[in-house]
Amino acid sequence: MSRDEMSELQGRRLHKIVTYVYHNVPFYRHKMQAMDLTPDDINTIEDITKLPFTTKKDLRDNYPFGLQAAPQSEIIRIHASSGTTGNPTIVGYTRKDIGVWTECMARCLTSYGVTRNDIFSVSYGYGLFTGGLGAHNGVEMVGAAVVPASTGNTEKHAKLIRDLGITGIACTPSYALYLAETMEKMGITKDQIKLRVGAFGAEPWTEQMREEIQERLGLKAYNLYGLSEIMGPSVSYECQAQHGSHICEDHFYPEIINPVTLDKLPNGQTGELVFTTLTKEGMPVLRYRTRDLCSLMEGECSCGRTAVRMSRIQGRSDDMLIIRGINVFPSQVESVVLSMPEFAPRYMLIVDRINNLDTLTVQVEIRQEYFTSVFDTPAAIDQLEKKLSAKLKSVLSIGAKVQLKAPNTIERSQGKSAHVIDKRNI
Ligand code: DLL
Repeated sequence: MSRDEMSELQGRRLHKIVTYVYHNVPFYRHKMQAMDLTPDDINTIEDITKLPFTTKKDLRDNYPFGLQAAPQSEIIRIHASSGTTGNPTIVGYTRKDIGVWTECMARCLTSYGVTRNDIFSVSYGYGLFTGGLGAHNGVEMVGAAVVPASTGNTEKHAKLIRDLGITGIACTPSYALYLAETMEKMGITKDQIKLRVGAFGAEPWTEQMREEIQERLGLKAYNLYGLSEIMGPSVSYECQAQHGSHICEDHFYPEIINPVTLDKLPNGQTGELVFTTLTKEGMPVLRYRTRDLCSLMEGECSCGRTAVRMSRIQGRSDDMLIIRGINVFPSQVESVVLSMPEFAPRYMLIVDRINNLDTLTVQVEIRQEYFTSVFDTPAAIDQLEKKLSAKLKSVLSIGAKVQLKAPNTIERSQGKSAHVIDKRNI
């Protein structure tokens, strides 16, 4: 599609979606009324800047179904995002939404060169996380044979990759490296396997990681980006040129804004990525602030696709960490620490990557009064560590190693990154 045709399509779809949410989601209607806006003010895609932003807090404040636009009887799937304190973000999909998602995912896979002749392992987690089922539907649509391996059980998975002649895999880039390492340990060599294409995402990764994965697994590694609030995996994808990821912009309209002034930035400049869903029925969102920092690239790609490209994610405008593919906010750790009277509100998250697997260590100070009277034996300390560890696991959905510290031993400093030491090189 030419740029003019795409803009015209986006403008038409924007007017339609704004009309739809105005009539079906009181949250948006009230916001627009407060800004003296009606759907008739939104006619071209340029009019989008008149619309209000949506944040993760808005989704949480309207938990669980407050932003849902379709009646419950039309919803056929519900996912929930990881990684917020308290309520997760609930996303409901209609049958049409699942169809659009599946088609976008099939676009990604086709762009990577996946065909019906492939045997494709989906090793994102199946469940509330959108990675597993999202990728799965796309593989089926392309017509390749899907192996729903999910995560875990890596040795069995490695054996299946060899024995079934699996040719494609979708997983987090760090899991790909862990898999490579497991295979090496099991004595499975590159010439015994047929992997040729990988769809990697759900966490930030670098060109160096790409080279390492390609070298160790003998495949071509492509970027896959997405987020549950917008759809799941398939919001954007790399092509054979591997120079930026094409956005499915007929469904997800991207903008880059300055996260402080909220002004729209011109293409090429790095800022916060914002998406508006142009066709979604279940839970459409207007100008959703992803907090992901990147830039947009204009111009035709050597692959021939005209869809706008986004750069790799260069960071976040909030303090969210992605550990083993799970979104983790330091505030979640804080809420657990503060819920236990034994601890002072002094904690530190230490994130590392050991043998290609992310690790999280949580250091926390015991309060003086407990330290001297109650937890003064190794057995008592051990028990308290276990208690905190179990609570953290239930809130974060990932295991964390706990290290209890004596009062006043964790360094104090100002600023939000003071709670995190990220030793991973990503
Ligand atoms: O991670 C959806 C997904 C699944 C994408 C499988 C790709 C593959 P959430 O759990 O909602 O959804 O997390 C979304 O993860 O805002 C980014 O910060 C980060 N992220 C996702 N893909 C990439 C990527 C899924 N390719 C959040 N590169 C997003 C860098 C990524 N960060």
